[in-house]
Amino acid sequence: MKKKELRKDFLWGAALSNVQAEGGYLEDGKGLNVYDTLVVTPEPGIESQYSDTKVATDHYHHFKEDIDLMAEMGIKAYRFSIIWSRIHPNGDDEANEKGLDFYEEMIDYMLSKGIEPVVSLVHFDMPDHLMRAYNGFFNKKVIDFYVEHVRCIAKRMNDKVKYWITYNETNLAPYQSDLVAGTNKPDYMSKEEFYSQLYINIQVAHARAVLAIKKEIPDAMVGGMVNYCLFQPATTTSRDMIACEFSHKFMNYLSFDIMTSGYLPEYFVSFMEKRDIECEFNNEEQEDVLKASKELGYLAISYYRSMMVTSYRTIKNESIIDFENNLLWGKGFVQNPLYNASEWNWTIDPDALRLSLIQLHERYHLPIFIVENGIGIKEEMINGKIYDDNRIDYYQEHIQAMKTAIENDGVDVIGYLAWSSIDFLSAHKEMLKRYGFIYINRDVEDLKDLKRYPKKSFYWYKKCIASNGNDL
Ligand code: P53
Repeated sequence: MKKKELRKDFLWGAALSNVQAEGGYLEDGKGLNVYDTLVVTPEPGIESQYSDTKVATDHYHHFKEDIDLMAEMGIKAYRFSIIWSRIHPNGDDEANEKGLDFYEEMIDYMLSKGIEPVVSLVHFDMPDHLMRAYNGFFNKKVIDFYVEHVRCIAKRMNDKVKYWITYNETNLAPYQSDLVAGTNKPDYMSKEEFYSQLYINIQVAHARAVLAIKKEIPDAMVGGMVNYCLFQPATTTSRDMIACEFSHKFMNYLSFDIMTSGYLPEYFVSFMEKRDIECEFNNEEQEDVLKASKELGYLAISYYRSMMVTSYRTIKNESIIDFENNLLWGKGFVQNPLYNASEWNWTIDPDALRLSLIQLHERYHLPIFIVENGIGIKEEMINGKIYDDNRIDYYQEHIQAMKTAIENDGVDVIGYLAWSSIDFLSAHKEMLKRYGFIYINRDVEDLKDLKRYPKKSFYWYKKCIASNGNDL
């Protein structure tokens, strides 16, 4: 039998979230999005706690130079996000042609360099108006605005884009409700009920986006996305293993279970029943979720780290439900002392990537696309050079782990996109936490000259791609 290996057309590349990199604040008809209002213009009297995003790393004005550098690295696929409020400035208004022109020009440019575009349709960037006037995805009308937005993009880009991602990290959305549905939880609702309704609404939005894209572009590959984290039990007790199982289901599998089967899984239904939660999920929505499950092209994941799960805080006098709620709200995670971690305490665990891929493959038997993997590092440029050996080590080990999953475990991985090509503001809105192969000369407050400098890892990744992952 032939040895399993990486596909010949393996999609080596890099990914970016444009709201974290673009800048171009309110230029060419762009409307305010939630990131802008949280970061740049918070409520009067509240000081922004974040680095400036008005300029970010100015990808808006440097995209050709950035794509040229990506082409020089040999990148075959570039995942970026279309900022919703560039296309629909308020979300419920007419499309802004200049916004569509901008992304079309960007796509044409990457195609001219032989780079396959991978388009994310929402990446922390809901138009601010949809949040304020409608309470974001908590309101079903926003699903309609989103689907209209998706249809409009698919129509315009139809013969140019094959790979789509409906929504960045659908599984994290309820935990980041300030980016998705405001903090306006109705008083009569429990946090868990709000979470469940939001979860379902985002699944409906995802499903309708899949159907809208497939209608415009029948051979499109549309993926659903999850941030995958490998959970480990803190002790060898069965109780911690249950905690771990619970975390895997609610954090990792719930989205993909719905997206691939077309139904709400039993564990989610009983979670709601136990808490007397009744969500709105009408027949038409259920039908669309089922239809879309048959059209899903691949599973898109971001992977960064493993996390250790403990139940010990709730062992005494507390019911299993409280223990589940603790985990749901992030209270049951502890640092695993057996591993090194990044400066932000994200555990570095390449074996966990291999195991994650095995788990996904065995549960779903669908192609997997790693659309984010990387490490945030504090970096300083010395005489125009950045020696990011830690980043090279991280990539070397994680790419090796992915290859083992493909070659030894039979997992079907269609591509690997590093996070990221250029530096940008981390999702926690910091400029200090850098992810790029390409350094951008600005710091937290001083925008400097925004010049681009390839780091040592740039040349390492180039070599990795050129050898189809053989020369690590
Ligand atoms: P930063 C939380 C946990 C794991 C992944 O994160 C996450 C998040 C959201 O903050 O999101 C992805 O920049 C996300 C990217 C983000 C990246 O992780 O906080 O899709 O936009 O930059 C890394 O270090």
